[in-house]
Amino acid sequence: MTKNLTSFCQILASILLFSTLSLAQTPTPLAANGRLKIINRQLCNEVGSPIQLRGMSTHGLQWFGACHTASAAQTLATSWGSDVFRAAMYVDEGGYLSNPTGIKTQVDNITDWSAASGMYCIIDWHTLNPGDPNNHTAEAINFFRQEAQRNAGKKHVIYEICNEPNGVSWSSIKTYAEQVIPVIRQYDPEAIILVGTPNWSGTPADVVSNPLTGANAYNIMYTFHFYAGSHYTQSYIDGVLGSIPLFVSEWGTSNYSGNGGNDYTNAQNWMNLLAGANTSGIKVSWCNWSFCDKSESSAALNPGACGNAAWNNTSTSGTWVKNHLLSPADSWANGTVTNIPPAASIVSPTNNAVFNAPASITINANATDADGTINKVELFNGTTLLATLTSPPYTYTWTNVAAGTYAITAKATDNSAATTTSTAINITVNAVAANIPPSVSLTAPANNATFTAPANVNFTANATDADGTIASVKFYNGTTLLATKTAAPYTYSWTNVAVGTYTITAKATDNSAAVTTSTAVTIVVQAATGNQLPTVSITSPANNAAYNAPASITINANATDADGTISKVELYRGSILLATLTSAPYTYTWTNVAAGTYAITAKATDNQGGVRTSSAAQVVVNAVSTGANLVGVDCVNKNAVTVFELSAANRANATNYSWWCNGSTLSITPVPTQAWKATYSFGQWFTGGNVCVGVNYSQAPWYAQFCKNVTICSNAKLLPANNKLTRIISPNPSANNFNIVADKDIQSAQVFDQFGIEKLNLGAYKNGQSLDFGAILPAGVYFLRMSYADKTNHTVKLVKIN
Ligand code: IDC
Repeated sequence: MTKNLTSFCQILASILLFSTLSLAQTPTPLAANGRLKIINRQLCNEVGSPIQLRGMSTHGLQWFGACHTASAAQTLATSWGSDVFRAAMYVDEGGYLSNPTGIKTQVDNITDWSAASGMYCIIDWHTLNPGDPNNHTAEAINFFRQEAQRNAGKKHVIYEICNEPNGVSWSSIKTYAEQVIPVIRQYDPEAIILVGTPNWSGTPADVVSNPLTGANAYNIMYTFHFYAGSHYTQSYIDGVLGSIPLFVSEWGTSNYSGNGGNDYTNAQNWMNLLAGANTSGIKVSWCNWSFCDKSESSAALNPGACGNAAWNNTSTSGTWVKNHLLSPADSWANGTVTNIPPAASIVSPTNNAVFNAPASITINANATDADGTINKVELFNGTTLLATLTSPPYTYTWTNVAAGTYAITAKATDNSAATTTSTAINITVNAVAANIPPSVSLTAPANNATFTAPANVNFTANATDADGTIASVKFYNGTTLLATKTAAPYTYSWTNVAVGTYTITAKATDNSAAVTTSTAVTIVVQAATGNQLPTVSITSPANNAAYNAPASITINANATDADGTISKVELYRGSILLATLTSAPYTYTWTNVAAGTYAITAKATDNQGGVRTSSAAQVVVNAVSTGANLVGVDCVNKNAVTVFELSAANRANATNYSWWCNGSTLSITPVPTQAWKATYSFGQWFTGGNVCVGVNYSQAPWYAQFCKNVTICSNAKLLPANNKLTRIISPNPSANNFNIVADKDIQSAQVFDQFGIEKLNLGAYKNGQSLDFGAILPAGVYFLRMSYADKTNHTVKLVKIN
């Protein structure tokens, strides 16, 4: 409705003014649109509305001065519907360089007549022959400096810095442009600047991958020129319009020579595309070549017209172009052009914020425009540009900032090119010395303090940081984290601590993540004195119980404590721990037991660390005859204890058995009441041999010997892996067993005493396997040496305590 009303008003105003001004556009293109700017590749007027300027280009000023007069400009504006007038100032070919003062005067006149007629004006540095604009960079800079100074602040002047570069690459043209544009910006900063493209402004796509950039690269358009009798590249240009802003500062109805056959059908196709019928929907402004009366088919006037100021004596081409300027008429928004400047502020950092060098400072700016859009936000450190942001969020991280004080501002530019600079935010970046690590000590408990189990041990740590703060204090038992404290006081109460010797440390971490570990403190938790020891017994198996291999032996223990509770019951076969049970019933089934005799004991620990070991239950696991004469294992580990027996078939009429071995043994003991069996204890020196029995019979054969060869097994037999153990050896120190979990394949493991004498040979283990050992070692210091399959070694110190 508003739009219709506006249109109606425009029509009404046009009708009213028609009587006095005769076809004058009301208001003039210049008054209606004001300052021009580029928004998203589209030429727009001062309020940001897309517009298309259409008009005429002069021919060469040096040749057709008679056609380029005040009355010609007035007629173009009023009766041709022209919005823009282009002054084609040839550089060479007898143009500006031949007569700088005279030609410049012509340009300045056209500039002023255009303004007086309400038209925009293009000052065209008409590079043509030769085609490299770099030939005359110094002259161009000098010329455009004068023009920008002269026209500064006028809204109607457009600078075209090189008409048609040819025989030169875009990168060379860009080099030229980067020298000329700053000079124009210095005096007339908001003006639209047109930059020619390679091949007679025929290949603007060359620009797409390498457009002008930097602080001056705004309100820039690239030129495209076509001649309808030669150029049919609409689809090419349709593509380019999707990437860069284009201005057709010159086109002709003729072929590219300016003469020859006119192609009005193709010209109409071009007009449609430029009016907005393209994929991007962009309106492309244009100037037609040329407003002169030369006898060539591109000329808009018939020969002789200029001398008579007959500005409507149009040629075929001129008639066609004039009709297209008038119909359809320009249709831009009417009204007064007033712009509300944008608002800009810095959201973060806050004023007087402090950072440490090298700082990384994230700057967040806010920019809004009440009557339009924000074109860009520039962030400054003082007068130095830090970043140009063209879309929100207006965020930039300024990195590696050195020590100093800085004033940060955000400068917002709206779609009408109005700018607002925010209030400055002052920040300080401090120089930072290298971080000093924290210091930490355990002030309690005292080193070598003793406690009674179950103990409560109170830790106090003192932690300070000379150049910062303490982030955390962690308390450790060995490598086990007990507690983490993030604020003073750094205290911790470790409760219910069992009998043992512990190594305690505190680790402090400062605000720069530096870590310091305190001197270690050793504490000893002892069993309570006056504590009544627990009672413990094996209720099954019965002493001397017999099983067949492989046996499954269910062990039941009974444990009580008169003045407290039972904290654990450990079941042993000899010195080897079978199971640790922490609650009743103290039952464990020992499975897959090989032939041998075993002494089973239960060791109970009460809540005050008091320990008692039960009397042993002896069990015999018999090898089962499989038809061999002498039944038993084929191989043993060092220190193995195992039973051999004579098969039943060889025992008939036997009266006496005598057992021996030709290899090293510690002892050979006939099983009580079953003399056809014997328990062999091989010890650590056994390397293989024959186990033999000699039998006396009460009849023939009277005497016979039976032997069996026994070797050393290639792999030690292991206990099942103990998942509770994460370290390779534990506990250490130990009053009983040590446990080893192989950290990779171990070929052999031996325990030596401090004199280098081998005490135990533990055999071989696979990675992850677990073995308990060492219960039989007296108190002292030992070394466990592991020879790995990968040919490396590892020696661990063991401490056996009472
Ligand atoms: C032509 C003129 C012709 C003149 C010739 C050389 O129409 O009278 O003799 O220049 O100066 C362009 C140029 C423009 C050319 C025009 C037609 O920008 O100067 O004008 N043209 O050839 N580019 C493509 C075509």
